[in-house]
Order: sequence, then C-alpha cells, then structure tokens
Amino acid sequence: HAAEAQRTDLMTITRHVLNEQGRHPESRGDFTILLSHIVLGCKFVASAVNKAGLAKLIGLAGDTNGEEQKKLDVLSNEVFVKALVSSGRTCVLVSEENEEAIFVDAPLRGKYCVCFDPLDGSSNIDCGVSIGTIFGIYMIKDKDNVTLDDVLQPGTDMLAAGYCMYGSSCTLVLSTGNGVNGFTLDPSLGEFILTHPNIKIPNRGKIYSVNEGNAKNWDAPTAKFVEKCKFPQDGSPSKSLRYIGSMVADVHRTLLYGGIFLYPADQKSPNGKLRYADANSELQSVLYEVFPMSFLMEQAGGQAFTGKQRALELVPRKIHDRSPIFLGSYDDVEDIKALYASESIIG
Ligand code: P6P
Repeated sequence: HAAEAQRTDLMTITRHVLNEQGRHPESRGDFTILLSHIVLGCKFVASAVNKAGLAKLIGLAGDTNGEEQKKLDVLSNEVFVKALVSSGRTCVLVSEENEEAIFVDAPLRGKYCVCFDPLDGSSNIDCGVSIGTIFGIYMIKDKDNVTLDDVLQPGTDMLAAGYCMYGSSCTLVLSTGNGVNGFTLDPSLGEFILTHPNIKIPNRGKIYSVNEGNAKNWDAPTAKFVEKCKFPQDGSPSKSLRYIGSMVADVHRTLLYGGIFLYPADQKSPNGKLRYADANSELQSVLYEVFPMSFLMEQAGGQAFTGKQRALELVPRKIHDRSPIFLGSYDDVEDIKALYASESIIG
C-alpha cells in the first residue's frame, strides 16, 4: 500500500516549492508564481526540442509553409522573456540571447531578477545531444529604481538557481538555498515530478570533464591537474574523461556521478602571459552559466572555483562577462585549488 500511496501522492515541483515556501511565512507566493512561469518555459522548450529533429526532417522533405524556421534558441528566448515578464514578478532580465538587460515596465514589474541562458549548447541540437536551460534568481532591493548595478552582484546574493536538461527525459534540477532536488517531466501529466530528492555530489569522483583540444592554451596548474588525472602518482587508478560539450549535460553527470568539470582560462598571447580571453571567448558566462551551476554545486556539497577565487564571490563588471570555472566534487576541486595556490606562491 505504501508504494500505491506514494504513486498517488504526486510531489510536483510546484507543491515542493510551496512546501519550502512554508518556511518563509512572510512570502506571498511570489517566488512560486515566478517559478511556475520558468517551468512553463521549460515545458515549451522540451516540446519544441523534441520536435526540432522532426521539424527539420519535415522541412527537408516537405513544405514548411514558407514560414522561416526560427532558430530554436531565439524561439526559446522569446518564450522565456514573455513568460517571465507576464509573470508580473520580475523587474530585470539578463539573457544570453540579449545584448542589453531587459527592464520590465511598471504595471508588470516585480521584485526578482532572472539571469538565464534559454538554450545552452544549442549547436548540439542537430545531432541529438542533450541541451539545456540555465537560470539564476535574485531579489532586487528597490524594484522601482532598478539599475544594472543591482544585477552586477556576487553570486552569493543568488536566492535560487537551476537548469532544465532536454535529453532522453526532461529533468529540472533546482535549489532554493536549501539543498538540491531533481524533477522529471511526466509528459502524460505535463508536470515535473520529484524524482531526485536531496541530491548530494560524491566528495570525490572518477571522472574529469574538459575539452582536451584546448590543452595547448592551458596554464600550468590546469595542465598539471589533468596530467595527474591521467597519470596519478599515488598509484590510484586514472580518471575517465567524459566531455559532452553541452554544459548542462556535463554538469548534470558531474552532479549525479561526482568528478570535476573544467573550463580553464586560455593563454592567447604568444608571450605566455595569461589573460582571460575577451567577452566573445568560449569561457563560460558568469551570470547565467557559472553562478547558477556554482550555486547548485555548493548546495549539493561540492564547490566551484575560478582559478583565483570561490566562483560565487566573483563580481561581474558587465552582464556578459565570462570566467574560467572548475566545479564538482569537493575534494577534486580542492586538488586543483592547491595547484593554483602553489603556483601563485612560486609566481
Ligand atoms: P567548447 C556550448 O556552446 C557551451 O556554451 C557549453 O554548453 C559547453 O560546456 C561549452 O560551450 C563547450 O565549449 O569550447 O568545449 O566547445
């Protein structure tokens, strides 16, 4: 009967967040309403991504009634922007797809800021590799006088963060600052159901995840760390390399299995002096990739490091600022932090 009871006791993401809101009696459900609009965006993207392949096929084979096939990342962005603005709970949005921040006009202005990448890894759509939406949520002090300064804050100010991965199943992983929970979309219900309660990342993993193709540009600590993964000096087994090239998929595997995800800085100038590539480099974006994933990792018992500092303590200067990132199992990140610390001592 317990199994039957459990089966009918549907813990949807909305119910789960309402339970968590219960701990904040002062809240008037604004966050729950905001989240329900983010969830709506994720459901739309899940459905569009699943059809993308088919649509492309039909496009090739038949008439797409002349309508210009909008790129899925642009379409997803439009859906998220409209859903967030119409929620009446946001005052400023930062999207990977919009050069400028979006400030919400008075009648629909609310107290939250949402930074998001509507469809990260979208170059992987055509080959069917999992892609995802990444988001971070902040409270704005004075919603009627919001400026970019309110957005260019350290990630430690974040209230909540999550991602939705569109793969063999659609999984939404969320933290509102009280641990990490995973929900899977049940298409028959159109609801995200709690399937991964209280996710904790193993303290150490057997996997490292990095684009080895950039090895020529790595600095010494990263190169040493990867060398140790391949040729451990303490007789331990070497780690496996798993790199999908879609951040949400690589981070989700790291969260569930343990290990470390690296997107290191690269050295562009010939004299080997390290400088972080400019804004259009491949480094991960701070506001809508690094911060949300770092928040989730810390909430799951892992950690996130930029090569210089705790990732969440970074203060972005511009909304599309990028940064190197090393995140995952606590002890694995400790190892690379030690290598950077010893390098800074040696200089
Ligand atoms: P590279 C996808 O384009 C993305 O932004 C992330 O999803 C992914 O982790 C990274 O870039 C892959 O970059 O340089 O390894 O191809």
